[in-house]
Amino acid sequence: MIKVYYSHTPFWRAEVLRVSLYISNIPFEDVRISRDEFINMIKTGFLPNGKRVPFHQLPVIEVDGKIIGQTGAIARYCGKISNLYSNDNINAAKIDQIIDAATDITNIVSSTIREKDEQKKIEDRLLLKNKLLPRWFKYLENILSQETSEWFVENKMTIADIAMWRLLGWLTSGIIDGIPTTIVDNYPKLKNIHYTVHHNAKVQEWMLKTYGKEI
Ligand SMILES: N[C@@H](CCC(=O)N[C@@H](CS)C(=O)NCC(=O)O)C(=O)O
Repeated sequence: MIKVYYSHTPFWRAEVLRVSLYISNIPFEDVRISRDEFINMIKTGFLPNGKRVPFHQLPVIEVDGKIIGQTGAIARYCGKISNLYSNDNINAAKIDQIIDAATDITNIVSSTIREKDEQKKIEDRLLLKNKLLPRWFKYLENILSQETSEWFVENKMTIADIAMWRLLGWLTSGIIDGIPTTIVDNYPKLKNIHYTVHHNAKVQEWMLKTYGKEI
């Protein structure tokens, strides 16, 4: 049995694991970590059940009792067993570059969330809104423009699209002060990835079952 450990939030790092398994009907235990348990894990490197977390970070998955971390690595594992990755080396690398881009985008946004100086935070968010995020979205839109289908890779939905769906869901949610909900509106192909994954029947089923609403 596979277990996925993360907080009770639909953040892309965890959702790419949960949703790829769910879509493909692969049973897994969806372990939601409380805030106190998370803080304790960062400090001690242990989950509440005594399992050691390799990098003191979440998400992690547990397979046959072994814990594995790092979003990219475990997204690929879940993608492989869910048939949402690729057996072709080039297409696999094309999927990886999107997951790595999602990580890079997350890092530039997260650094502004950690910023304690309120004035600096406002300036950083302006830079994100006006320059940094549009730059990344343009790169992603260019990649999509070179594809023959609406998807990032191989004419089908993969973990690249699922990761991007939730990353964009976060960035357009309005939860990040200074980042408008319209931030991807000028990138129609990218926006379409969000729309199409979001309206996938199994994804809809997952959101309603797990969160009681669309996320
Ligand atoms: N490189 C890791 C980063 C994961 C990460 O930053 N996770 C956050 C939660 S979204 C975390 O555990 N932060 C605690 C910490 O870094 O101390 C990955 O790709 O999974």
